[in-house]
Amino acid sequence: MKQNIESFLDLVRERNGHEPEFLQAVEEVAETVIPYIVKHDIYYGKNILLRMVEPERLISFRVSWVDDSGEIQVNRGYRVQMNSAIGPYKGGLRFHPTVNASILKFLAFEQVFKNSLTTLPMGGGKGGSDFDPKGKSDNEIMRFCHAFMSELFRYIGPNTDVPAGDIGVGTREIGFLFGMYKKLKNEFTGVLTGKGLTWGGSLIRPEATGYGNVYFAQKMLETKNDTIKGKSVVISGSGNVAQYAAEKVLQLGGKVLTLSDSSGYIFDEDGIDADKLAFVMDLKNVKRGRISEYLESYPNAKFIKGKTPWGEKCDVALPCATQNELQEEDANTLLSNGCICVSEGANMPSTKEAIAAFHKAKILFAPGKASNAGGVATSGLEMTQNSLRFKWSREEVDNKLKDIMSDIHKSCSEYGTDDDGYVDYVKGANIAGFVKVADAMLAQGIV
Ligand code: NDP
Ligand code: 2IT
Repeated sequence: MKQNIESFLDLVRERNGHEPEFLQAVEEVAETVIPYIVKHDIYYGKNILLRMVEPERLISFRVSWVDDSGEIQVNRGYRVQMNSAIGPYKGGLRFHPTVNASILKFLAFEQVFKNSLTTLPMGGGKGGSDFDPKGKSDNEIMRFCHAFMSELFRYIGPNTDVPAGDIGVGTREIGFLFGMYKKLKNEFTGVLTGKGLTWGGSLIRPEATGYGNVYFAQKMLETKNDTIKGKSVVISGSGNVAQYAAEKVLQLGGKVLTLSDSSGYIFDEDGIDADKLAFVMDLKNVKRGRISEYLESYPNAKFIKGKTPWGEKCDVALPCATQNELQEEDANTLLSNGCICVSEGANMPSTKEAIAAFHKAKILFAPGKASNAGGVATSGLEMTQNSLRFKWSREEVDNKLKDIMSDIHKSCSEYGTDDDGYVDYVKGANIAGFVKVADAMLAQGIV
C-alpha cells in the first residue's frame, strides 16, 4: 500500500514540486483514498486520482486598474476549474497578497471533495488574485473588481462556473463583480453566490460557513453525549467565518474566549458576548479596523501581538482564519490543556503533523472540507433559489443547512469509522467525497 501511495505521490511531486500547499492537500487525500481504491475493483487501475489532481483548466490573466492617486496597478487574476464531473465548477474567490497557483490549486482540489459531500450537484473550482484589499478605498475596490471581472466573465456562467467569496471577498466585492458581469453579458443570472438580499442573495449565506461549522461540532459532540453548552471555545480569525461561528457558539450557550487577525489575538476572560460580537462585526465589516482595537472598548481584554490563540485553555477550538495556522506544537498545547474537539472553519488550517497529534489522542477532529461545507452548501441553495426565481425564508434555509451538515457528518462516519470505533473524519470526508465524483467520472468516460 505504501508503495502505491508513494509512486502516485512521486508523479504528483514531479509535476507540481513548486506547489507546497497543493502537494499537502493531495498527500492527505492520497493517503486515505488510495487504500480504498486498492480494495475496490471498480476504481482500481483507472488513474482516477491522477485525473482528479490535474485541473480541467487553469486560467491566469492580467488585471490592470488605476488607483486613487492615478497610478496604474497590475495584479494577477486566476480561476482554477478543477473538476466538473458532478456539476458546474463552484468555489470562492480569494483576494490576498499570498495568492498564487499553489494556494488556489489546493483550495480548488479540496473544494471538489467538499462540494461532493454537500449532497448538491456542484463541481469544484477556486480563483482570486494577489490583490491586497487592505487599506484600499471603496472606489479602488470597485475599480479592481470591475477590471478582474472584465476578463473572468469569459470563463464563467450560471451553468459553467459560479464563483463566490473567500478571504478578502465579501458582499461588497461580490456586488461589484456581479455588476460588471451583468453589464458585459446583459443578463441577470445567478452567476455568483453570496449576493445581497435584494439582488438574488440567499438568507443565511453570510452566516452559513460559521453556523455550519458549529452545527458540525455539535454533531461530533453528540456522539459523546455532549454539547457546546457551557464549553470554552477558542476561535481564530475575525472575518466572515469566525464572526458567525462565534455567534452560533453564543446562541448554543458556549463561551467565546478569543478572536484574531494576522496581527495577533484578543483574549477576553469574561467571554465575547453578543454585544461585544456586534462591536467586532462593526469594527471588521464597516470600519474595516484591526482586532487589537477591541481593547479600546473592552480594556479588560488582552491583545497578544503576533501570536495565534492556541495557547489558551479551552474545550473546543475553531480555527477560522487561514491555512497552516495550527501547527504540531499548537496541537500538543491544545491537547495538554484538555481540548476535546477541533472543528475547522478555515480551509486546511491544521498542518499534517497537527492532525496526526489530534488523531493519536483520539479527540474529535473535523477537517474543513467537511465542517466548513455549510458555506458552499448554502451557495448551492442560493443557486437553486435563483433558478427557481424564488426565495426561501431564513428558517427554511437554516433547516436545510442543518440537515446538510448532519448528512455530511453521517457520510464521514460511514466511511471513516475505524475498527476501534474512533471516527477518523479526515478519512471519512475524503473517501465519501471521492466516491461520488469518481462514479460520475467513470460513467462519463475518459474526457
Ligand atoms: P475574511 O477575509 O472574512 O477573514 C479572514 C480572517 O482571517 C481575518 O481575520 C484575517 O485577518 C485572517 N487571516 C487571513 N489571512 C491570514 C494569515 N495569513 N494569517 C493570519 N490570519 C489571517 O475570510 P473568511 O472568514 O471568509 O475566510 C476564513 C477562512 O475560511 C479561509 O480559510 C477561507 O478559505 C475559509 N472558508 C470561507 C468560506 C466562506 O464562505 N467565506 C467558506 C469555507 C471556508 P487579517 O484581516 O489580518 O488578514
Ligand atoms: O471555501 C469555500 O467553500 C468557500 N469559500 C465558499 C465557496 C462558495 O462557492 O460558496
